[in-house]
Amino acid sequence: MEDCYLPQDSLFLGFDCSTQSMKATVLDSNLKIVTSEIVSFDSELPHYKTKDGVYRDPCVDGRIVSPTLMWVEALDLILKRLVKLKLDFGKIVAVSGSGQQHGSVYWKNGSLAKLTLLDSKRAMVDQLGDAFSIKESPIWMDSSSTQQCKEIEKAVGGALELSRLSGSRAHERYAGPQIRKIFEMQPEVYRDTERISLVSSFMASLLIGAYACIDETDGAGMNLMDIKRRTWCKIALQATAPGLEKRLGKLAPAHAVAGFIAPYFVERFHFNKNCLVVQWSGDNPNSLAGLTINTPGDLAISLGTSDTVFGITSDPQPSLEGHVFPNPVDTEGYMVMLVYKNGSLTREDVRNCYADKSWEVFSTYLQQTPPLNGGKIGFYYKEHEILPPLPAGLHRYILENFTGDILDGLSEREVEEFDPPSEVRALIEGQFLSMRAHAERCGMPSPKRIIATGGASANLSILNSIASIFGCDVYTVQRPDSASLGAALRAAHGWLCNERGSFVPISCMYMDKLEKTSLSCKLSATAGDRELVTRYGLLMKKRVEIENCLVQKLGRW
Ligand code: XUL
Repeated sequence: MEDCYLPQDSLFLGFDCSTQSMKATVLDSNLKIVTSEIVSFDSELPHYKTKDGVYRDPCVDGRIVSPTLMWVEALDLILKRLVKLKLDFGKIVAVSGSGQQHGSVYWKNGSLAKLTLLDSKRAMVDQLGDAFSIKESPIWMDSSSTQQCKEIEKAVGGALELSRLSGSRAHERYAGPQIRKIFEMQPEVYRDTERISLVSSFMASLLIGAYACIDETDGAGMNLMDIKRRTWCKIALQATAPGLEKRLGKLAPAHAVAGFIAPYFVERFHFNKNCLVVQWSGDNPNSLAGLTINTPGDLAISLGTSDTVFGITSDPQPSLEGHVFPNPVDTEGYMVMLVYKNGSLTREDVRNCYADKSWEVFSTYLQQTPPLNGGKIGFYYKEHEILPPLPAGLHRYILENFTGDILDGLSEREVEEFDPPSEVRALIEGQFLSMRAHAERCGMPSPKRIIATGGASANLSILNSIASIFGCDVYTVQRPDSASLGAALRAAHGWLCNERGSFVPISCMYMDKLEKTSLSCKLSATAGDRELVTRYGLLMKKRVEIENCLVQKLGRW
């Protein structure tokens, strides 16, 4: 245990390059937060003209991208902010980060030289303007590659076979189908690409001034990696595009060192030249680290732009709805995850339409309405949904003759709208009933404890609904930004593994002293009564039946 101590007076920096912002969190050697910063893309980099950090293409259905250079500029800006906060960069011994998962970056032939030779006197953004063969990176919200998903699944032997191999069936937002789309629709652009990075490995590349490897956990979000072997999967590569392996470079474990910090950052921000850059990974895997999840039965619910549900298991089942990644903080085991695209932006939309644009009113409505919502069930999709794969739209149903006792066998009637308080409850119950149903369906262990994070985890009424629906206690973390906190923790972990020359379990850094770190959780909502949990189980079954009909009628697949 001795060896797990981090050097006194050292600092660890974690970033989160997410959809709407870039965040940074600095931890000290006791894993306490020293400082944090945020740059919001829409308001602080307005010249990119993004809305919610993205461009929604009005001409191509489902195409959603972000300007790659915006992330480059955001990195310089957030570091400048940290200078203003008087952060002592010289004390930072390791840096890591989270990238929104699946988004991909296309480096143009000849760009490595530009990256290696960045001049610290000029901003990076002015030097990398011409470094990308595609200037707008496809991101996780994109749903424009359905055709390519079908082609890839067919070539590898079907959706379930691809899920068995790569951890997921083909998903439009995954990098593999996006790469295939580029190869098919813009072959000259594909030819002019020397390297393809994920957002995570892209940011790590900027920091080391060379192409960083893709880490094995985020790499599993591409439909290209063999999750058991943690190597590129030949059959998936062939099904995607020719000459892909050389463009992807090598894979590396998440705890590996990507390289030393590049001279650009040493000269411009006064980092120590020995500062290590630990592999970046995806935001959800890093949140798993930040929430200190390492026991099956702990379930995380992250309520952000996307809502995600995740936990760990040693025995993942291939499924059509869930995603399996190698455990980001261990050399063994897997992370299992569900993803919903209609997260905070959809909650905001319902708040704006039915709750006077106020979270207070939203919460009051949730408290005023009875659990089970008088049999009112709603599906609210502001965007194309991932789980289930349905187009944008609203669907509302009332269960006929609902008394609250027996829900099984009741028929439903479609309606135009509910009264405003019921709209709010239908949204919230719908979101969490769907999570409970799909988590059960893809074999996640029944949760003993839920840890909620992300913006909406600050809302106690929402947490109470989660506790009643899942029937277990809900904990929250001190801070909602678990992805950048997890990245800083992983920076420390990578530093330690490097120092020791071999892998060390991450928990040895915080075991027995969790409450003294920034990683501690607090009990925020207690489990609902068992009878209500059973009734919610029946409502959930009804909801799944309706959902299946909607998918059959309107689904993209
Ligand atoms: C995960 C996913 C999203 C993004 C959000 O599969 O698509 O949660 O990671 O940044």
